[in-house]
Amino acid sequence: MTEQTSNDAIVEVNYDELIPNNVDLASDARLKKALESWQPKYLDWWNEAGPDHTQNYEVYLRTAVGVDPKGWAKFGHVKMPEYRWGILLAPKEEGRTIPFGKHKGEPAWQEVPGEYRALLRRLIVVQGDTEPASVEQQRYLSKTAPSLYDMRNLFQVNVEEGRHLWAMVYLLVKYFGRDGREEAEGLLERRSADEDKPRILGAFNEETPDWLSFFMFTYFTDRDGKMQLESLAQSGFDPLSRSCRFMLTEEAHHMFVGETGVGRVIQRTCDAMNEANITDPYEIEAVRALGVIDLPTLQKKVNFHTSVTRDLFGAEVSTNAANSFNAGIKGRFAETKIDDDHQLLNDTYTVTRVADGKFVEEDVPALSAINARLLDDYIKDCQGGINRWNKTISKAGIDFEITQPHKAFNRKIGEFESVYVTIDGEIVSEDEWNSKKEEWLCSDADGDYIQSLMEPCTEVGKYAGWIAEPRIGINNQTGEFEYVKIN
Ligand code: BYC
Ligand code: FE
Ligand code: FE
Repeated sequence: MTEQTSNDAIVEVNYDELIPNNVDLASDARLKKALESWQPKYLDWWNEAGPDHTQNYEVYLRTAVGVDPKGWAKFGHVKMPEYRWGILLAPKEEGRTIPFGKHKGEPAWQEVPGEYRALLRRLIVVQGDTEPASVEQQRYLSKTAPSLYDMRNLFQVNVEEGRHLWAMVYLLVKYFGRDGREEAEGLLERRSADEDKPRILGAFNEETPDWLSFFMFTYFTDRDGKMQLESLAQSGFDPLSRSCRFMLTEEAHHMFVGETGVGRVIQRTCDAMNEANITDPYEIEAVRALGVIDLPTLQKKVNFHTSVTRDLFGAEVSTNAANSFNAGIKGRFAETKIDDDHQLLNDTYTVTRVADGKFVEEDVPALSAINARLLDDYIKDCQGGINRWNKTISKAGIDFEITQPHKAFNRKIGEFESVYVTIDGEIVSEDEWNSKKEEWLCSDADGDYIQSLMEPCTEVGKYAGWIAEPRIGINNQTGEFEYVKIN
């Protein structure tokens, strides 16, 4: 049965059980059995669609051993199929109330409110679907890792995305009965980019063909994860809130991998340009002759990953989003820190829209603009790391600035799906856009060049020539540390 257990104070993870958890799984025999029957299917999925041919690698991974912010993880070499994927919820806040929407102020739900069952299930399934999708997208990357350090970071991200799938499956199986169990199976059956059974959201069916894409993905797309999880962490459905709060702890490392990954590519490019006395970043052939990634190509990758990720926010003006907010199911970014009535019945929000072939700023009811607001918050949140990348470039004395493309550039979902917009925000004809496309997005030749650099570098302490060494090791390990033992 699914009644609220009396063990909410448990914060230590029980590792003696088949499925490590801090939700007292032992006391709920039916749930335990259902999850234990899902577990082997999960492992089959991992072996079939997860990191390719890595079953015997021993990887220096962090494993969550508790949910105390000060000491929640331990590090050690493990074989990935033996990683202890666990179910971890952030501690229960006594007396928590629903922070927004029409039920604002009522006690948070410990069970699924019947009237919002379908809505909740859909959001949990969409969230859950992205996690294994990203692992599938990154399946072959370890074969071309620029170092053991980077390979380890890839695997760390992969096992944690696997754990995020577990987090959503726990909610589905515990709270949604038979439908939930079916959805949990479906999460293992869909495949990224599969024609017949693709993953649900667009960006998760794109390729992650090289390591620059991986770093861009973890900087820009995992950041959508952060924004969405933050919004779901506000949820009036308390188990979802507590799941997402703990997932956010892990998410920070994913974005760190992306920011420092791109940062190290930039560092290496700038160093190589300086050594060769090249000051003009647009001397692309000369820069490429040095075996590094030229900055204009890097900008094209930014253009791609920002635009594809912005589509993940859904339509800017959305009844779905209004319903979820009103219901108290999905809030805004940092909801409790916003200074308003958290019900938004009389508020408006300014949204950029297209009318008569032009952009217009329009005040729309704030409730229908929840997605637009989250997207705006996301675009702001992306800028910090970009500024740090630009500092590296200007310190090297090179005149180049990485920027985010206009919000409407290359969009397939929402307000801008039917217009063709340049990176500077000019609406143009389809023909003109297509004729200039390769100035903004990587051409096949750009992709081939990046691919040509993707030679594996698996010697301890060594790095491929197109990326700088990291400033510090994982868990303060030194340069000669063997992050992955390839057996
Ligand atoms: N592709 O009113 P609309 C992460 C669908 S990332 C395909 O526009 P709504 C991670 C939409 O589903 C975070 N379909 O938007 C990162 C709906 O279909 P249904 C993932 C799309 O519903 C890296 C229809 O269009 N978590 O964790 O307000 C690595 C109309 O919907 C797309 C979440 O997204 C698209 N891009 O918002 C690993 C949170 N966009 O339902 C992991 C949960 C929209 O009518 N999900 N559609 O069949 C949500 O909050 C919402 O589902 C969305 C869409 C924000 C995605
Ligand atoms: Fe995740
Ligand atoms: Fe992530």
